Amino acid sequence: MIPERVREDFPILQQRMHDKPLVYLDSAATSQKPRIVLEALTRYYEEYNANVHRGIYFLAEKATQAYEDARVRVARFINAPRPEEIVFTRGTTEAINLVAYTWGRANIRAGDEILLTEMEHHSNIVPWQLLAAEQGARLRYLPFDGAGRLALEELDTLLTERTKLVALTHQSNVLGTITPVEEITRRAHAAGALVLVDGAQSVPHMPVDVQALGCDFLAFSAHKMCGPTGAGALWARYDLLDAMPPFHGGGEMIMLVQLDSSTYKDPPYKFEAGTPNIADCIVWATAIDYLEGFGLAAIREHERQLTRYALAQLREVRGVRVYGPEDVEQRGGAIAFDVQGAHPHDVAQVLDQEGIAVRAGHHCAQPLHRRLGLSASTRASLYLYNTPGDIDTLTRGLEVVRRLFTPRTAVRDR
Ligand code: C6P
Repeated sequence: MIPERVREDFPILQQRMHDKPLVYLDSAATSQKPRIVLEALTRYYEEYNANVHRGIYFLAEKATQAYEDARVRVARFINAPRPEEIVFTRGTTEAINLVAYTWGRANIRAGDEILLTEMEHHSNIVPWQLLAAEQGARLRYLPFDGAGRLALEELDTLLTERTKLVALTHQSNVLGTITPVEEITRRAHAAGALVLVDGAQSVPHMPVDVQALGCDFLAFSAHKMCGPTGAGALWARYDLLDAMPPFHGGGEMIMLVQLDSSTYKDPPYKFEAGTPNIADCIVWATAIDYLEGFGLAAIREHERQLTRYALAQLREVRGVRVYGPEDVEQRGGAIAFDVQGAHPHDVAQVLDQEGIAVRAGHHCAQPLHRRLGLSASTRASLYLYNTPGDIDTLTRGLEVVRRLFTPRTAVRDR
C-alpha cells in the first residue's frame, strides 16, 4: 500500500497553481523528486564534491566510492548479474544511441534488419534510422492492434534470419501498453537476434529483472523514477560490452594513449569518457532507496488501481476517448485520450488553469499517433504520489473543457 501522505515527501506538490492545488499528471515526462533526493544532492555539493577516479585525497575517494556504490545500487535494482554491466549515461536516449553507434556499427551490415514496433518513442526509432542509413540495413516494424496490443501473430513473418536486433519498449509512453518482452525475447533469440528493451517507462513503475526478461540491453532514465535529470543507464551483458568498441573518446576511458593509438579500459569505464554526471548518478541511488522503501510491486499495484479508476472515470466524460488497453493487467498509468472537438493543446491549457499538469502533443511518438489516425493526444500519467482525488480533479477539469469546446446548441441538446 502506498500511503496518501507520500505526497508530503514532494515539496513541489505542496504548491498551488493558478490558485488551485497542483495536480501533477505528467510523470511519464519526468517524475517529481522527494525531499530526501533534493537533500542528497545538496549534501553531495556541500560535503564531498570532487572528481571521481582521479584524486588521491579524501573527498575524491569519498565521491568515487559513492559513485561506484550507485552503480552497484542500480545494478541490484534491475537484478543485473554484475555492477560492471551498468554504464552510466545521460538517460535512455543516450543509452540507446550508445548501442546503435557501438554495437550497431560493429554488427549491422547491408541487408540486415532491425525490428522495432510502431509504438516506439522517437529515441528508439531515430538512432536505428541513422544506423540503417549508414550501414544499408532495413528497419521493420511490428504493428499494434486497435486495443493497443502488439500484433504478436506477425512476429514469425517479421523475424527472419536477416533480423539482427529487436528493439522495443517495455511500456508505451502513450498507450501504457506493457509489452510481452519475455516472449518476444525468446522468439527473437530463437531467430538469432539480440533484444534491446527501452525501459524508460517500465523500470520506474514495476519490478524489472533483466535476468528474468532474458534481454541483452536495457536502457532507462533516473529522472522518471524520482531521481535527477541528466542521469540514466545502459545495462548490457558483460560479454557484449566487452566486445563493443567505445562510444566517446576522452579522459578516463583509456589504459594507454600514444600519439597515434590508444588502448581502452574494461567496461563500463570504456564507455564513460570525461567527467561523468557524478552528483546525479550518486543521488539516483537515493531515489532507488526511496522507491524500494515502498517496493516496486506496491508501486505497480497502486498504479494499477489508480489506472483502473481513471479509465472508469474518463469513460464517464462525454466526448472523451481513451487509447490503449482496457485491461489494467496489460497496461500502466500513461493514459492518452482525446476530447471530441478540442485540440489537445487547448485541453492541456484549460486543465492547466484548473491546476492540472498533463502533456499534450505527439509525446515523441509520431508513428504511433499516425497509426491511431491522430496528430496529437492529451496524456495523463500517474505515479506513486497520485491519488483518486487527482483523477476526480482531472475529470472535473475535462467537464470544463467539454463545456468550453462543445458548440452551444450541442450542449443545449444534451
Ligand atoms: N518520454 C515522455 O513524455 P529520456 O528523455 O532519454 O530520459 O527518455 C526518452 C524516452 C525513451 N523511451 C520512452 C518510452 C520514453 O517515454 C522516453 C521519454 C517522455 O513520454 C519525454 S519525451
